[in-house]
Amino acid sequence: NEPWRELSWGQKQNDLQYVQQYKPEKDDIRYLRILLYGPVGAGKSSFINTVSNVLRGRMTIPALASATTSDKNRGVYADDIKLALRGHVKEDHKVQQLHEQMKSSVLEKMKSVREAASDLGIPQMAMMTHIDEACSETEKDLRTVYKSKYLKKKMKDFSSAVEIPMNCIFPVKNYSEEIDMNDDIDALILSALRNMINFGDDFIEKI
Ligand SMILES: Nc1nc2c(ncn2[C@@H]2O[C@H](COP(=O)(O)OP(=O)(O)O)[C@@H](O)[C@H]2O)c(=O)[nH]1
Ligand SMILES: [Mg+2]
Repeated sequence: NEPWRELSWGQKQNDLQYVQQYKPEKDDIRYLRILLYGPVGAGKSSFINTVSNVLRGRMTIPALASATTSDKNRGVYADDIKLALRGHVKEDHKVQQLHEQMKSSVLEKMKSVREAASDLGIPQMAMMTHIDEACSETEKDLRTVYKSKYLKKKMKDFSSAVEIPMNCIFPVKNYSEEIDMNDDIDALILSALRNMINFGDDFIEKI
């Protein structure tokens, strides 16, 4: 019955302020860059839209998310992602699409990208989306997220497959069907964002 990770539900104001007001201390660095990486349909575009909603405190135009996952997107080369990690990709660059036979498993690819990031000293986090669809208790009440044995198992499995520690994995629910803002959705997103900022800030302190 006790949650295995603490989260102060219903008190998002602190985190919201922290995330909204964050500015890198170093004068020559204006912002943190975040590379969002994952398979088609995972919820990357929705996550970006969700973050935008949370920061503005209202629903914003869902310009990026696609309602279908049936576009025959084959994914991209892990090597292109690694170039992006080094900053070697121009604005608007169109990445090369994978040849069909080059497909490796999603988890293998994520692991290899994660290792490349580690070699560069770049911190990594995982956003675990679609938690509402994965667990019916959590769908009814998001506050049960850290009580769900199933979600914890999913996180553990992912943690060992990609070799990313549990405390770098954040379950989130993206805005998808909702037309109104929801404090519990916001609380989970803000908890992830707060850590994302801290990890990123630690990184720029080192460079
Ligand atoms: N129920 C639910 N649906 C989600 C969640 N995140 C994304 N979706 C839906 O999943 C589909 C694919 O999401 P999208 O953001 O386009 O994935 P992308 O390909 O990674 O950019 C869309 O229909 C979203 O509305 C989530 O956390 N919960
Ligand atoms: Mg997308």
